[in-house]
Amino acid sequence: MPLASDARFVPCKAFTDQKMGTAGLRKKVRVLAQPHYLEMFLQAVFESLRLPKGATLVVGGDGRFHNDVAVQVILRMAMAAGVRHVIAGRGGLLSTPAASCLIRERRADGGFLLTASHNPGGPDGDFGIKFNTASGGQAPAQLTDAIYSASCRLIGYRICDTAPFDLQRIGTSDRDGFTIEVVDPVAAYEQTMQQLFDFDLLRNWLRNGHRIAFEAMHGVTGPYAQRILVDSLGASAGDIWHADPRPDFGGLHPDPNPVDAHALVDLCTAADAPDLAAASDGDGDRNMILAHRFLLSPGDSIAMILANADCVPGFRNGISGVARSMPTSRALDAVAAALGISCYETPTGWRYFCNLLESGRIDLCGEESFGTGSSHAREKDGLWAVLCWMSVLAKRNESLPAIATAHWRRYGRHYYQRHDYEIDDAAAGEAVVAGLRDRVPAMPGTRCGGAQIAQADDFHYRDPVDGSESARQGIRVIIDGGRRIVYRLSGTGTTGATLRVYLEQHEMRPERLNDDPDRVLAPLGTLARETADIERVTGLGAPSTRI
Ligand code: VG1
Ligand code: CO
Repeated sequence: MPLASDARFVPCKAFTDQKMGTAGLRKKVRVLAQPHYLEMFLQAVFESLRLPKGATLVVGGDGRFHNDVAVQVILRMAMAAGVRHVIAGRGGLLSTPAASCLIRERRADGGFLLTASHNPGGPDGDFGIKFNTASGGQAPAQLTDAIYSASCRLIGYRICDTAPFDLQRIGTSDRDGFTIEVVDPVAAYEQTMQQLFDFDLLRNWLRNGHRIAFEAMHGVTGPYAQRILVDSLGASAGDIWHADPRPDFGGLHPDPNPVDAHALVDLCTAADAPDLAAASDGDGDRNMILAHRFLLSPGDSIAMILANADCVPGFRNGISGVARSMPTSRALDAVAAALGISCYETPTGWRYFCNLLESGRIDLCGEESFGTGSSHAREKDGLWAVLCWMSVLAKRNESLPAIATAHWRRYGRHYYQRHDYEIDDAAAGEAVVAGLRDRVPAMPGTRCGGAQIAQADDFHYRDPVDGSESARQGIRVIIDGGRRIVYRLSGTGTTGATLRVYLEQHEMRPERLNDDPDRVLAPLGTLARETADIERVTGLGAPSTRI
């Protein structure tokens, strides 16, 4: 039986650049595909995990270039590490939320998710790998730290030599005591969705002449959308765009935002726009929601889902509490306050929601980066968010813009934008944040754009469940009168630095609720640039993208 004792030991020098960022290890394909690189990372994971004897793992990815090769390496190393049973999505495919659900449902000891999410794919694109624990959520900071230090002191890895596994055929096969179970990537996920939503209601809504369009961007969600939206609910097949997963995403940048998914935005400007248009990213955890001449900001989306939770059967037992990442707009806080439930503020990255979800403190959470989710999984879930919105529209029988406008009349509108500065020189990005950090203590009480700074700090998070601390999670500057600027560096890029500047402005005046966010937030954007001295330090006089 080729368990640990029969594995071959391959000596290798340690790689010292395998530190995980906001969402796992993310690198250029040419870095991750170099000889021994993935193997050494996996060895560091296995050494840090202390898996129970005969463990079960889930494996799958978003189908990007190198997915197929990486899955086979994982299987051979899992064998060498004494893993007994691996559950893999057919063709090595699993969306991130489906993988999280599968780990939980099958009570696996964890899983490997192969994705660089919304980053471009193909041989010149990015690849990534995450380890999720038995709870279905991304490894917590203590574990990623342990994996990183293990990766720096390794002297080699253990792997079994065995023929490639056939992942195309559904079924279970045994090789020398190692069981590989190939599953339909959609089946278990669809069942979960059936428990959370009233499929008859959604079917009737479509049958009664409503229409949904879904942009899968050649990522992994195509098969999920086909099965759930088309086969089960009766949406028109022609309304699912780019539904076949491709290793290079067909040259698309699989990021569901108005810039990269502009074709969907264009569709929504037409007079015969669908009632709901949505897009997801490469690995299926993000969502963008649109309607006729209307883009729903992610911060508004989660606030409005909370306000309309009675339309979603999955929330039939109520919502205990909610959470948002720190840079996400405070629209959610306003609804939570009205409902008298707790609203937690966490650092960026889904893993920070996991303890809150696991302990039952929250049932709904989200991020400004087009991520929304609930306690059904420990990852954000793009298609779940789409089904939530279909449910709200069907139940209320109103249009998305009408629902949003009524919401803003009650709670005010949190105008929101993220400005990203792509900086070639990573050190210049660090310098902007370091400069701000130095100035933060003196900021409160000073004037900024005609108002006074009420609070300024570098966000420090203490997890209410296990007490763990996460320091330096982003600079927040809260200005009197409902404005806020947040600065942080991206932790998912693979070259240079991306400085993210998040702008928020709360508006209560009824006649100012339907303005153009670009126009409303332009002065705050300039103020943010000046306050952080961005142009002088980086040479950039304007953001590279405004989302
Ligand atoms: C970005 C987003 C963050 C999200 C992360 C992973 O991180 O800002 O909200 O959790 O991507 O998303 P950063 O560090 O680049 O700002 V994805 O869809 O990987 O899984
Ligand atoms: Co993603």
